[in-house]
Amino acid sequence: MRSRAIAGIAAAASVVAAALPAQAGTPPRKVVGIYDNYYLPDELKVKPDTVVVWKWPNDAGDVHDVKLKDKPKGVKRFWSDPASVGYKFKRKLTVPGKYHIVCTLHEDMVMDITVRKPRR
Ligand SMILES: [Cu+2]
Repeated sequence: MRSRAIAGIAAAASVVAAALPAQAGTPPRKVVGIYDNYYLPDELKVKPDTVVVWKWPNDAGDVHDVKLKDKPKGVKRFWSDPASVGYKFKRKLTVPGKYHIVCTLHEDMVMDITVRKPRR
């Protein structure tokens, strides 16, 4: 009896969750293209918790990588593998502030991402 009541509560809770806007389950997502030798776009402003996906081209190109060089305090650095084709690298950016991304193989290949402060 008791366990049935708990199951009922769980079912009701999942209905409520389903009715909420996408926010809960699907974080916003931005795609950055990787080209020879630039990121496109090379400047992004995103909401906190946006997943940024760097997408390499499907046809052969030069080798590039994605390295987080400057970052807000407390954020862990990240550095993708070097790749030339058909590769993806993604990171969820949570902490507001400025993220400076570089390709370690091409010193002019840089981009900036600003994560906005959360709205209240
Ligand atoms: Cu590069």
